[in-house]
Amino acid sequence: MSDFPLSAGGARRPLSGPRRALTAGALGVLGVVTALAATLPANAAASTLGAAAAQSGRYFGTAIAAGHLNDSTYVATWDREFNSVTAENEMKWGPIEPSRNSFNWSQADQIVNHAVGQGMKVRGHTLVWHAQLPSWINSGMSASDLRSAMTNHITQVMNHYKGKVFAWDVVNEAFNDGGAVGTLRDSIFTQKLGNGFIEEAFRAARAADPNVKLCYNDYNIDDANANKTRGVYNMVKDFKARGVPIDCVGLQSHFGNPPSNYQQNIAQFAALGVDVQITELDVGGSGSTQADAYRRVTQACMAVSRCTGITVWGITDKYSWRSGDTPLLFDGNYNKKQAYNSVLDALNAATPNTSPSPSATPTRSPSASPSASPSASPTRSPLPGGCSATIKTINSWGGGFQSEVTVQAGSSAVNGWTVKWTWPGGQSISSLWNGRQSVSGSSVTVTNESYNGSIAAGGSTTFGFTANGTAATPTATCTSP
Ligand code: 9MR
Repeated sequence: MSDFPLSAGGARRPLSGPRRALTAGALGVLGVVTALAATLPANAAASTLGAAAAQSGRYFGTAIAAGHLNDSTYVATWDREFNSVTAENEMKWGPIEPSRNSFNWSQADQIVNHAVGQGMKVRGHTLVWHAQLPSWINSGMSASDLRSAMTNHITQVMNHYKGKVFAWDVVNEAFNDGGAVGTLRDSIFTQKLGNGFIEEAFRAARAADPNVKLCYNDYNIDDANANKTRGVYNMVKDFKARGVPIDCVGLQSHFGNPPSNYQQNIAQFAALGVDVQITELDVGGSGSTQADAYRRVTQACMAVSRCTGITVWGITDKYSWRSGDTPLLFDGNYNKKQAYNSVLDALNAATPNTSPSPSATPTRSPSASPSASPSASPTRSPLPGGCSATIKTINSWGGGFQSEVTVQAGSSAVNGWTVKWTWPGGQSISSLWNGRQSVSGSSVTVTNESYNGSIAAGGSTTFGFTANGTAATPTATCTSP
């Protein structure tokens, strides 16, 4: 799913008739949605997806492609059913900044202006992604040039949509599908800027707009225990612990079948103090199997108060990027599918007002979100026997590397451990998981987390990190109290 053809959704038709349809319907839908939410008894059934979601303070959105805006049924269905939108391609770096510092807003503006006129929310998608990049971003650029291009892109695009977009996918799909926990996908960003590019992008985004939610968005992070999910989880946890601005995680959710622990996964991200949004939902299949999968996804979101909204990746099967899978809620003739009804029912069944986020005005989540780190200190009691630690490089790239450190107990069990080493050549850790670090000059000290301090005699545990600099495997010492 990483190498998408640039053209699949890009066969944009000329806009002839749509603008009239856009402005004609532009009055008062926010009023309708708001009125529905405000006046319906708590558990009355709303008859559209957006209105049903609004009852619990959430939104229900769709991806929209500007190239289909001349299809009046497409626009009418969008207006009737949805109260949020994501531009399917039009805000991506290539389409919106085709030449350096020269922006082509027109197609994205069509979508945004229509949505704002209808009182819909707008999700911004996406600022930094390895795909659909303009050709002027290329391997000939120096790191500092790429960094300034990235910062300028983030700043200009966010400024243009300030007050209209409520959440941005600041970085999209940066993690690897396979491999060890925390491995990033090789891209021009990792090659030139190292793994710290994600943090840099989020910091630039916060500087550009302090009042918008900043999301990390990815696919295959739906299974609570998958390596890729753990990597993103650890990053979010680390960001929250270090004060790197992040407000939300987007689970794209391009499914065959949602994992059975999907709700647990949403809950574990929410527990880190971020909102969760289902951002690109589509589920291949048909009939009751598909309807059941959609129901489970919707119920999972409704069950977690910080799951603030769902976006499906298109309205009708005929325009889906994976139309052969018939993955959406409306068939090719805009008939409601069984899946539509199961989603509507699940939205209507949600407990009202469970979400902390208001549904209309864009606001940022409270910045004083609970810290990700467990607050309880590890229980430690002196034990005989020692421990040892070994650092292994498991991945490296220009300017950075990833390591795994194995902490091994000796002949006695260990209850709490401290690992120390000294960098030989100016290396610096950019992200560390399954341990707590403190750094003094070139000296690094890592102690266990509350959950991995106890190691049985002869047993072991690991922690990992990514670092800037040349890969190194210094000798590490391990002590246990
Ligand atoms: O649906 C989009 C399709 O029209 C484009 O051709 C494709 C280009 O890479 O991107 C699709 O949207 C993707 C989204 O931006 C990121 N997550 C995966 C989506 C489906 O491919």
